[in-house]
Amino acid sequence: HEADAYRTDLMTITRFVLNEQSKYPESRGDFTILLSNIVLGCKFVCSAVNKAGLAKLIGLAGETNIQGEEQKKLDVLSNDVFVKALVSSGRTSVLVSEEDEEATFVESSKRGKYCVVFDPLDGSSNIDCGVSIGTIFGIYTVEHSDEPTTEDVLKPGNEMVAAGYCMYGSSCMLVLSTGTGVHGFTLDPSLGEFILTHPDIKIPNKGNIYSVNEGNAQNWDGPTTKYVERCKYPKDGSPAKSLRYVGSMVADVHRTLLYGGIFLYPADKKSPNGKLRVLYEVFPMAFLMEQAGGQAFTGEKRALDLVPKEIHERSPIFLGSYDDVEEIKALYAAEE
Ligand code: AHM
Ligand code: MG
Repeated sequence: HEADAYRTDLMTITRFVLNEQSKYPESRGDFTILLSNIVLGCKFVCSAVNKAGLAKLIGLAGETNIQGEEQKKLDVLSNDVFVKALVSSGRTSVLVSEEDEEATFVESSKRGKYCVVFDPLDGSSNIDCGVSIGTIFGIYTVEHSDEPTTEDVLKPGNEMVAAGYCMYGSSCMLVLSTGTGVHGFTLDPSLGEFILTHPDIKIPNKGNIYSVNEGNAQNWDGPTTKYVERCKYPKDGSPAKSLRYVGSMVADVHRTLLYGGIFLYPADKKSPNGKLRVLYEVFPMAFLMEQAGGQAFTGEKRALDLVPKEIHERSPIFLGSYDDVEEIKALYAAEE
């Protein structure tokens, strides 16, 4: 059998998506082109994040560099790269970014059939200390490409055709679903290519980790309070869960996906809709969780059934292992 030191049959993300798309006879490679531009953005951000300390990219917004140009903060820079790559792909019509108050409508000569909602650099509080941060994205198709409007993205998450995130951590990993399971790709820096390393990720049915900002506990509602209490003092004789909270959604969700357990960003008295944004945080992660065999719940309903009214709308979110989410659902149902 083959020598193991080098794998010679590299499943790059482009090859993987081309294979997947070839199942659809009508596919003309548009999605592959769109995705390769998202991948480009991720590689740029990865490289910028790795160089951040070195290049003094951090926290310099408003200050000038040697060339006398204004330096941009990492999140602003990342957003610019994604917007430009997505527009120039010629495959998008509407873009919604956490960084931009208004949606971007692509000029008609560059329009394509997809809409992309994204958070170019999530977890901003972790940038300056070098802790994992990430990019999150979701993809819809447009209904009328002649006159795209925000209605094209104000659709329930279950209408997304793909979603994913890229985590800039100890390695750079892109996790993607096009509706046929969840697949993880790791950036090989020497090749500049994302290689399939985690095919068909399935979340364990139950986990032993819960992940939440407990500093907000005094403002939680009854079911969330009860649930977290049970994580610490289980009534059924099962062992207590461990607490892990990075404060970067991508890192916390990534760990939840691989190890199992639950991630919570509940509503509280101060933020009745929680903190996380429906379009580019809650929906993509909910899509991935369901595709991996887990669940995502808002406290009222299945997260992917939400219909957002505004592009930057927020929602409480509980997502993770099937059985763990089932428990919090039962607590909310008992409240009614
Ligand atoms: P950001 O978009 O300002 O970076 O905020 C989003 C982040 C998520 O990554 C994370 O899950 C959450 O905020 C943490 O919030 P908190 O600091 O309130 O626990
Ligand atoms: Mg964010």
